[in-house]
Amino acid sequence: VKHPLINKWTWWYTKPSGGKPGETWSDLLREIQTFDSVEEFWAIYNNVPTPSILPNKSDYQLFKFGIRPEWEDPSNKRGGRFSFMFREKRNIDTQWLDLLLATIGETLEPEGVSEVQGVVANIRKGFTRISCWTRTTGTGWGDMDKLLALGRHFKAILRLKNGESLEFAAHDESASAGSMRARASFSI
Ligand code: M7G
Repeated sequence: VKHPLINKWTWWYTKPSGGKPGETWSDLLREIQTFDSVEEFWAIYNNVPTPSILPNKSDYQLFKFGIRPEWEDPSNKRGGRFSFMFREKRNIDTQWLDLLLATIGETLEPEGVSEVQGVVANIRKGFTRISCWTRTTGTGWGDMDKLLALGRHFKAILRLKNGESLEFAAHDESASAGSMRARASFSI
């Protein structure tokens, strides 16, 4: 018996760049698997390394089926992301698993909010960044109250300490700066 999820998800992996000339971001981005049941989720989770043992410059992305974890995807174009940078060698495997379970269990998103595109872990030298990608930036056709409600849920799941704040940045800024290190639009 399989326990179905409300949504179908795809787990992606970005492998570290080998520095080959002409190598592009899309050469590095790989789909691991698409799943729509609790059992399939655990089968994948139990067979891939946890963030703490992934090599630097790799990423995990868990996105709603049909959305590529890229700024260029049509449904990400007018969106952004909440993120938090865990410094040094802080092991965040537990927070990452909690976030995955909240995402597929649909508790990351507050009632009445439909902002979540997916969640990301960036493994880097000196830090790990965890993000939640959103459909809007809370402005224009978005709703800032709903976006902030999602941000507060996300913050609670990551169990951030007092004084640790999430940053929100629109993808259009990230894309033009060539990095998610782009100046945040705001922090909460
Ligand atoms: P990052 O992982 O967002 O931040 O981007 P980092 O600077 O902390 O590592 C690293 C690099 O990956 C960027 O400079 C881009 O070359 C590439 N990259 C990352 N993302 C999420 C995208 C994307 O959505 N589209 C494209 N084209 N490149 C991306």
